Amino acid sequence: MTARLHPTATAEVGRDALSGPVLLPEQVESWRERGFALVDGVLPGDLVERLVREADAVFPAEGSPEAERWHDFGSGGRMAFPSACEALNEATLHPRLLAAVQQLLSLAPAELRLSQADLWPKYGRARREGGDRDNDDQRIHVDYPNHTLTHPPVWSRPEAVEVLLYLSDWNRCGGATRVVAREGPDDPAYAWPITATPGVGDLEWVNDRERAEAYLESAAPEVARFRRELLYAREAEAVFGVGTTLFYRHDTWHRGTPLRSGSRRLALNLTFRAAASEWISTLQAGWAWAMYRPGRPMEHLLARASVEQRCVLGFPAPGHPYWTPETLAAVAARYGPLGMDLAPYESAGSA
Ligand SMILES: O=C(O)CCC(=O)C(=O)O
Ligand SMILES: [Fe+2]
Repeated sequence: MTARLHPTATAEVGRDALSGPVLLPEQVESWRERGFALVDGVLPGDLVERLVREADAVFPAEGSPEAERWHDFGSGGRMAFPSACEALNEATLHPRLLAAVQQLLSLAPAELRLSQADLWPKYGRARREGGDRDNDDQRIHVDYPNHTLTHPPVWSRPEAVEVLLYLSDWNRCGGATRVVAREGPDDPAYAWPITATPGVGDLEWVNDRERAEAYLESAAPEVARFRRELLYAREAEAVFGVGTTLFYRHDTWHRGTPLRSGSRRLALNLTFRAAASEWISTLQAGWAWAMYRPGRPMEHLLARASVEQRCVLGFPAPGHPYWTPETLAAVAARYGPLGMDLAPYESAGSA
């Protein structure tokens, strides 16, 4: 029987305003040492409810023919940041979430960047039609190969936080993410570098678990054995309710598992990286590419955002050399009519 991990509550459950740390020291420690933290109450319940309601209307219903054909990951642009769904934008840049990420990476807001924000569904399907790429029963993997151009630095120097915000209840839909907790610096499952996964080196990328393991059994039997004995044998399922957040890392072994037949699981997938780690790709179009939409929601979002939220989108922080009297005046000319207050950039920037 697979072990179960249950979420623990944050320091200030349901608090909207940010005052002090969001994660408890043991949650930070769990992420830093074991590779993940499973947490309830990061985002306010009413925001989560709005997000669920809006996402519900965007994706095929449970049991629909379209759901049966949905076998890949991603929203296909239907619910990616910046979105027509305000709740998605609010959740992505919520001060409590940013505070939690800062705690995990020990970075200031100006040193964080958003590199993924996409909400997608997963369906419990009767058949697996996706072949090697079917996303239902994933092979155990780490996420770094399709997030970074390099390899994550040594364990003690993480440069990104991955977030799965679950918007469905595991009791209804099943489909828990399974994770392998790292057990100290000598854990053989986390021996470095991390390469025993399809899609790295000369191993082809295969998503479906059965197909991936069959492929590895013939292409690299020692890799298949490592995975069987050290990864699958130790995986535990992260049990979630609506609003539970799984914080994990690019170097955490984990996988998605099949949902209960006929059900749907919605989850918001986010990644925040250290600003300095430019080799971690932004997995969506650059945020400026969303400008000019009718009503110009992205322009308004940026004008309304806090200095910290703007930093996370790559807008220059107060004190950045970008800010000169000329650029201050020019950016004020662009966004002033939308209500952006440039005072924080003036005081620190025009020296
Ligand atoms: O859906 C899940 O539970 C995990 C998904 C995942 O690990 C991935 O798509 O890389
Ligand atoms: Fe993954």
